[in-house]
Amino acid sequence: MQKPQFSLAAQTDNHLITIAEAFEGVSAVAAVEPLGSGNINDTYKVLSSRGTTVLQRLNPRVFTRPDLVMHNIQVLGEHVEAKLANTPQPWHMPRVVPTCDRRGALHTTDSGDVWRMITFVPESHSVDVVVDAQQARELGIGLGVFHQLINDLSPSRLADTLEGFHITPSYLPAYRKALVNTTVEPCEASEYCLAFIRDREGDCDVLERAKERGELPLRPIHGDPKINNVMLDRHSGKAIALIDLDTVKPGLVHYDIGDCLRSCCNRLGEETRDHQNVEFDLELADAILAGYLSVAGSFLSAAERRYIPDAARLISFELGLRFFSDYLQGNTYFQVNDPQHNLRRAMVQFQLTASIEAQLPKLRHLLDRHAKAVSI
Ligand code: GN1
Ligand code: MG
Repeated sequence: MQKPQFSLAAQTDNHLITIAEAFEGVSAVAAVEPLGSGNINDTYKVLSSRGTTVLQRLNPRVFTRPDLVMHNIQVLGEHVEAKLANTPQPWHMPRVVPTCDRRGALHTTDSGDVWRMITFVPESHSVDVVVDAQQARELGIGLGVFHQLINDLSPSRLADTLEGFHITPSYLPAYRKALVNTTVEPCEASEYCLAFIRDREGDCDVLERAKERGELPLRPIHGDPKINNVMLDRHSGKAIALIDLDTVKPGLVHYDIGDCLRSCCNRLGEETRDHQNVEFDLELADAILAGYLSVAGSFLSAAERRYIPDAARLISFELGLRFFSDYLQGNTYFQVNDPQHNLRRAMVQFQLTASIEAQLPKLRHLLDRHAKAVSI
């Protein structure tokens, strides 16, 4: 777990216990432990009279309207639970735990930090790298089930909590500004990133242009369905939940499918230091798409399916661009362990992008095959 960067002081156990007890039904806190490896919020697992719950401090630099973030999670939770009540699907929807005074979902401390509590997905685990093709298929099914559960929720009921999020070209102005203002010394890796972006910035609006032409519709999306946000049943290995619902918003499902492919098909994981050996694994992509389309294929149009390979390369490029911009501007967005961390992360994503580009014809072929198999 990386060190929170925006805390005024290290959180003492007592401080965290007091915060946890601000939420309904939480008393006799037995433990508060760091949970997961998120890059944005600070996350803890709380054991109390309420059982296990997840306590999070929302990053104020990223989420400037935490009330709207919680509104989205609430709307989504109600929608999905109503659907699950009619289909006994083994699926868990993380729900909001209200504050003790039941005035809302957020607890603000005297120092101004904003906290929320969410239910925990029992008997589950997540992985940072895929074990095998069967697991990859399951991860694809997980995203498919999530999309199928939220697909009939009108996007207009969801607030856009992060303007410009996953609109690839919208990251270019921030990048150019960071370039002008940066004080970082040029090095071989940064020269590589600069050239990589220069060669691709002209055609990073492929999905956005298709959206403008009316080829791709807005749908509710998860926004961050990376590998370790899919919870797998501890015993069966089946996908039973998607967690981290902060980025749920109206968008293109492509960014979700692309993010699932990007994060699952890199067998070295996005935190590897061995970026030269990063590859996009087509065998895993095959399994993910088989799983995803077996559940969600029926509601995607032919045009939507056609853009999936572009989505995989664009989201990897976009994340590399975001990491590199943050490196240039002094690491203010993503939590880092050292000043070069975001530069290394960018190199990993660009290497992955290059590997996807080299395999695009095969990826397109693979997608055609799956589309036929589900006879859509
Ligand atoms: C951030 O905090 P985390 O790890 O769930 C980021 C995603 C990136 C991801 C890369 C709100 O998500 O967009 O894909 O890091 N979330 C936000 O690991 O920017
Ligand atoms: Mg997230």
